[in-house]
Amino acid sequence: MTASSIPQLNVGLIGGGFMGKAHSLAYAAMPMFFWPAPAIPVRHTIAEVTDDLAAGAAARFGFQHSTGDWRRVIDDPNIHVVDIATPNNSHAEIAIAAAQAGKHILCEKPLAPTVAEAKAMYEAVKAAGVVNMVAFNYRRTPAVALARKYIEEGRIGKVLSFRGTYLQDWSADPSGPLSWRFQKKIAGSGALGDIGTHVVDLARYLVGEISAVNAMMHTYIHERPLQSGGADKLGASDKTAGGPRGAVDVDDEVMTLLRFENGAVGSLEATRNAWGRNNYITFEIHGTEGTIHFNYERRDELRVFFNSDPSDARGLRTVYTGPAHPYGEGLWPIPALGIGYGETKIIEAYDLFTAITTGRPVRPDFEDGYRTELIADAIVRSAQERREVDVESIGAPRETAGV
Ligand code: NAI
Ligand code: SOE
Repeated sequence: MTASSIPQLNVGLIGGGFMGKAHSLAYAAMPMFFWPAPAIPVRHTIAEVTDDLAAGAAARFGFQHSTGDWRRVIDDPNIHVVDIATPNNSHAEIAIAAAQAGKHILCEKPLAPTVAEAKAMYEAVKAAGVVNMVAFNYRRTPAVALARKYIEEGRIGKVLSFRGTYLQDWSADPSGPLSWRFQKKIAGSGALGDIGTHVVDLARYLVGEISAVNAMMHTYIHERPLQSGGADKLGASDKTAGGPRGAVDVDDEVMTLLRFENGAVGSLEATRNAWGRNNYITFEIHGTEGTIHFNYERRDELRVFFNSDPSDARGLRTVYTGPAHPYGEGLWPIPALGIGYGETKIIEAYDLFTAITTGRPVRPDFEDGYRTELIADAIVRSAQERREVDVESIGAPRETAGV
C-alpha cells in the first residue's frame, strides 16, 4: 500500500475536555504507530458548548474547524466519523442523530446513563448499519489483550473465578467540587457507571457474559461545593470550597458478586474514595491450570502462574509486554519501554479505523455497551433490593472474542 492510497477520513469530535484531549492525541499519533495505517484520521471539526471554547479546543487539539453547536458536525456531509466525548447524558441524543446521518461512531463510556438510552442507541446503529464502538479502552492495554490470548489458548485451563477492582482517590476529599460526575441526571450513577463499568467490560472480555449479581452500593459524601459548568475538575481543591454546596445523588462505592453464564464466579469493587489508589484497575483470574494477575498501575506487566511450568520453576512470574505481544508490532521495539494511557487510545483508534476501512468487526460495540448497562442496572436493583438479581437477557451470550 502506498501512502497516497491510504484513505483520509474526517473526524468530528464533540467535547474538548479530558477525553477530547486523549482522542485528539490518538488521531494524530495512530498512523505514526500503525503503518501502513488503515486510514489517516483527519481532525476536521471539534464542537464545544460555546464558539469560543470550540475555537480554543481546535487550536489546542489541531482541528481545522470548530463550532459551538454539535449539530453542525452531524449535518456536515464531509464528516465520516463522529466521536462523542461529552458527559454521559448527551451520548444518546448525539449518537442517534449521528447514526441517522450515516456517520460511523465512537462513543465514550458508559454508553448511556440509562438502559433505555443505551437500547435506543444500539437500535439506531443497527438500523443505520454504521460502524460503532464504545470506548472501554482498558481492554486495549497490551497486557490485558495478552491475558485474553492466554485464556483463549487454554493456558490457565477453564476459568473458575474473576476478582476485579477499580480504585481511585480523587473523590475522597469532601471539598472536591460537585462536578457532573456526582450528579445522577448527568452521569447516571457514580463509581458504578464511571469506573465500575470498565471492570464489567474487562470481565465480559476475559471471562464471558455475566448472568447475575449480588451487590451493595454506598454514598459517603452527600454534598460538595458547587462547580459551575465546564470540564470536570476531578477532585481538584476548588476555590469555592467555602461557598454554596449541592447534593451528591450517586454512589461512591459499589461491591458486587458476579455469576457468569459459563459457570465462573467473581467479584467487582469500584470506588473513587480509596486514598492512595490512583488508577488501580486490577484483576486476578484463577483457572483449573493457572492464574493471571494484572494491575493497571504496572500496566507493562502481566503476572502469570502456569501449572504446566516445571515443578522447580513454578510461581507467579512477570511477563513484560513488548513486540511479541498483542499490538506489539505497532508500539515500541523493546518490552517495558512503557505503555501509557495514550497508547490504549491510539490502539482504540487503530481498531476503529480498521473496522471502518476493512469491514472487520470491532468490539466493544454498542451492543456490548448496552449489555454493560443491563449489568449496571441489575447491580443497582440488587443493592436496592438486597438480594441476588438476574441480568436481563437480550439473547444468547455473545462470542467474547473480537478485536
Ligand atoms: P470533561 O468534563 O473533562 O469534558 C467534557 C467536555 O464536554 C467539556 O469540555 C464540556 O464543555 C463539553 N461538553 C459538554 N456538553 C457538550 C455538548 N452538548 N456539546 C459539545 N461539548 C460539550 O469530561 P471527560 O472526562 O472528557 O468525560 C467525557 C466522557 O468520556 C464521559 O462520558 C466520561 O465517562 C468518558 N471518559 C472516559 C474515559 C476512559 O478512560 N475511557 C476517561 C475519562 C472520561
Ligand atoms: C474518573 O473516574 C475517570 O476519568 C473515569 O471517568 C475514566 O473512565 C477512567 O478511565 C479514569 O478516571
